[in-house]
Amino acid sequence: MVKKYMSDIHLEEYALQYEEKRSTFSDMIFDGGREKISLNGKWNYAVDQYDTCLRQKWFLERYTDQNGFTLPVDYSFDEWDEMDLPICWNVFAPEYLLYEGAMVFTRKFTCDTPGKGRFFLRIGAASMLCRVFVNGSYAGMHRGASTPMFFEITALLKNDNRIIICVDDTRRPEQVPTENTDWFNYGGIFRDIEILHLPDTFIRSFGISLVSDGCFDKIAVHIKLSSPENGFAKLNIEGLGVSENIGIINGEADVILNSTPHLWSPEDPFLYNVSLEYDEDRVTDRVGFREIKVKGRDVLLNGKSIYLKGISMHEESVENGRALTDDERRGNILLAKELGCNFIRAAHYPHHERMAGLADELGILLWEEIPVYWAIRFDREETFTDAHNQFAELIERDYNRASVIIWSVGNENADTDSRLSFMKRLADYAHSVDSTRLVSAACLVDEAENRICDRLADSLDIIGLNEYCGWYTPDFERLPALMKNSDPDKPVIITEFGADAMRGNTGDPERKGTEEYQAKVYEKQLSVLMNIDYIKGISPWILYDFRCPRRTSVIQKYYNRKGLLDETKTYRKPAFYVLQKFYLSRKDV
Ligand code: GCB
Repeated sequence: MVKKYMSDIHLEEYALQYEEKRSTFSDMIFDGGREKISLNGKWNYAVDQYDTCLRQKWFLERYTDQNGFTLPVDYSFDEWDEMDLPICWNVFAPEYLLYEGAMVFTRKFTCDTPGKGRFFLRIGAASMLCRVFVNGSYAGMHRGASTPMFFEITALLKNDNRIIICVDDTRRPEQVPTENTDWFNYGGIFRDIEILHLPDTFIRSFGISLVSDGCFDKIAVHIKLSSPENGFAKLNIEGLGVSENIGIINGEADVILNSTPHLWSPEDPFLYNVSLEYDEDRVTDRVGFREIKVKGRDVLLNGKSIYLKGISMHEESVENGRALTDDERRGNILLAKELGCNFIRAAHYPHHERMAGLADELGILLWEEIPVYWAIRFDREETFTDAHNQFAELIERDYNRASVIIWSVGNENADTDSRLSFMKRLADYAHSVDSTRLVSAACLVDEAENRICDRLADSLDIIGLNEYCGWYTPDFERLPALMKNSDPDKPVIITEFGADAMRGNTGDPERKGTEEYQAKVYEKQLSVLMNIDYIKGISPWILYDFRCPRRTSVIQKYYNRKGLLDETKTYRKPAFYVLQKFYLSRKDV
């Protein structure tokens, strides 16, 4: 055993053995309406700065050697302190605010019916690397901070169980996102942890949408079972007279039904109760039907031109980091509505799926994005695999959400050959699996020519553009020139503009950082952008101030202060009212 201890300590490539059994988009399970066993609540935890749980395999719980002698151990699972999961550990206690690294979580739980049916662990999100162990066995791992993961634990479960989850939020250059971003790197298991108990064959995937052919009278349904069986699934759409037996061949079905639903829109967010049954399995969803298209330089929602009155948003609150409560999410959307928005850019990573659920209910259009942000390692195939997987997980997760109209493949990436091929592959993928949405990216201005000119635009349906005239680009006159120099062949959304303003820093409208300066930037921006016919929406940066380790000045204090509200979300800066006035005065939606 001494030998074993030494070889564990000396094995520098210890992490390789936990690369297997990676949960990816093809392991996802449609979970709408399913009963779940929640594992939220008190978990014991320990900061594990040197990754000793993985190196020394604490999960094996080796308390004695083969001769029955007691071994020394470096953990005491059930005596460790407790945290209430889901959580971002950074807000749990001041000493964890800046902790980046590994943390081990463990708890016990009972299961009444091991051996009957199949059991899957679902974790809504854990930042960034997550490895799961159940009763001493490795169940699998997941990469990416913001998308759900699934692990089959049927064979591992007993009546009394021990689960251990090792989470590691270390920033690494080859990850997605890479180590340098303009937001706070929260660590933790910060979305729900739950177990799904399913029949032997179950509905794995269920997609339902209006067919985008301009007729509004057909509904497309995609079903995938967990096994390649033949049979029938029963689809019901309450209030629409749809009650269909859908033939399944080899575990899959793709059918088009003739049906003319009441259309979903921000003014009339009409949702249908939908259910799908196969054998003993049943799932439900609340679904809106709408069509989004681009025609020339126009964006059409249900066949009519629309202007996207938007705002960008991070997923954050002072109290909970990224582990928002449902009330906080609803509050964020209501703030956007108060501003007069019909559109939110959910930047820069997948927000909680409830965000899209609430946007469906409250009538807000959404832009959803993956963290292909700034200088990703575009030359690395493994990085592409990771980005692609996070994107595929997001698309699979939110496919039935009418509010989501745009998939974004990234933000502000320099126009190099490797970036072009990386992001084009992502855009092509989205087009190949989803014909009901637009694909975009937040692109950079070509500064040399002061023009909208990004080679990726050929692969996009709508161009997102970040420009900071009046802030990073001090000469404001470059904005009208930029608009004049550009002649895009598709619609453009200004996905970012803005200026920092610290709450209470008031006085001089000419001094950067004051509330007045920020308001002036908004006034100038809007006066130019409102007259440009190819600009079909804006989502200025950003609804509220957010934590940002890069921002150290006296008016920032580790926050990005470009919010229209401060970080408490109670104080509206003057720019809030400038934008609100502009939105409320627009009659085109
Ligand atoms: C950007 C980025 C965003 C930053 C923002 C800023 O262009 O897309 O993530 O937070 O600028 O404030 O600099």
